[in-house]
Amino acid sequence: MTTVHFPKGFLWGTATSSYQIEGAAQEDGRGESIWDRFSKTPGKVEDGTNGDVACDHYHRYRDDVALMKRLGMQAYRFSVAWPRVLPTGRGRVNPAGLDFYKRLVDALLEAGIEPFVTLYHWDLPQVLQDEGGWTQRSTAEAFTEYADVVARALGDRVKNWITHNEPWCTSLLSHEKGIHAPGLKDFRAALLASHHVLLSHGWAVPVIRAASPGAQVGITLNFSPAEAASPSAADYDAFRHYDGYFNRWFLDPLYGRHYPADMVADYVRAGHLPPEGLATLVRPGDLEAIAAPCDFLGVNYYNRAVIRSDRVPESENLPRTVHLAPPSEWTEMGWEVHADSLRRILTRLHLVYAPARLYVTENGASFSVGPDAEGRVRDDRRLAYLREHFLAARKAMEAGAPLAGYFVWSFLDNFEWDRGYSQRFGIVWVDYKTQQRIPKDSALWYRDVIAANAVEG
Ligand code: IFM
Repeated sequence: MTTVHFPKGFLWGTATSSYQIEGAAQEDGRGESIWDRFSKTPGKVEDGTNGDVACDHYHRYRDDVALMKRLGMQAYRFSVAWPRVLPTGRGRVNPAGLDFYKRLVDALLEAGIEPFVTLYHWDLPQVLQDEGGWTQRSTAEAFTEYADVVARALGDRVKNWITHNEPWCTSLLSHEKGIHAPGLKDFRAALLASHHVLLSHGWAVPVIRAASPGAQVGITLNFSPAEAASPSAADYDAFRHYDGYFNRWFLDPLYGRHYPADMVADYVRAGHLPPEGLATLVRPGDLEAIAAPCDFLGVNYYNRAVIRSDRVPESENLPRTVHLAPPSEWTEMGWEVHADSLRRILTRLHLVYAPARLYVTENGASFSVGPDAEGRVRDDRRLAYLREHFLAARKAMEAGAPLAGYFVWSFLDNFEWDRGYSQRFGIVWVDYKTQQRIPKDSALWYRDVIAANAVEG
């Protein structure tokens, strides 16, 4: 065993999102979100559950912050529920909704925990969805108004802002695959959504900076580091397409490179875009707005994709991990454990896109192990997963990646979207009946990592 140290000032934290933990879905004037509607539509969530109560964090945030403090957290990434703040999407502000986040931020600062605020983690106001949601440019305008309202309210105390969480999920997973709200299966709608999400990010960046002096602003993407299953030309081309679809479609415009030309050509060929490509969608000035310089890029990483060429049709374009890993190397989400791909993606981002700073804004694993007879949660596999990924991230830093912090997903077990409560990503166990919290072994180990700013490797 050697001790692997992290640089002084490296920020260790944990992350959640509003709909997954808050509950209080009908309280204090909160409007309906697309996840309220979607989760209550039969067949959309595996176990028929929803986020009405979730971890009841809305009422228990003080205790939750106190627990974070006991675990030594230095930073906490959470999201604001847009329909709590603007129940009708735009226009009328709901002061009670904003107050909740003011109280939460104050509690965090009091505990010495740095807040990282995500503005959009998927709970779009339903009224905006009724107007077409992210397929409409007007939703990007509404998002900019919402960003302004939140940044003005919290901007004196919050210094780290993330506009969007995982635009691939907001657009493709939700509009092409239909797995997340609003549940569409329409590739063209998904491409419209992707552009409007990116545009809303670009428009919001200067608005946040204006309202929050000294703000550090970024966006979080989820990456699926891909590789070809074999050296064949066909597999390589399949890999190119998958990487374009998942990673480059978002990265390239954010870093001033326009949408990738090879992907536009693929989408025109497949009929997902009209023959004139993006000409009717992308208006003058859009690409400049999307490429607004940011202070950091957030990286969410869970697993890799090994791609072979037989993955047709397009609508089933899911990662193909053809290497048959032993069951010990899969999490309960059915995701392969592959820490070295975190090193690879961080290094690639640094070498190819050169972001000023990187944060791992999410990384973690779903394992359902619960309390034993003594009430202890021995989640050895999560602990091992985190250790391996921390070490992989450190290797990327040795290669120059400007990684400044790491947020473990998730602080609490919570509502895992279409998988309901069947998946547990938390480093803290939640008993959903009693709302009791129990730090798992991984949380206690993480506390020691944070205290030492080092990992035993
Ligand atoms: O729970 C989600 C989170 O909301 C977004 N990133 C992936 C996590 C695990 O699926």
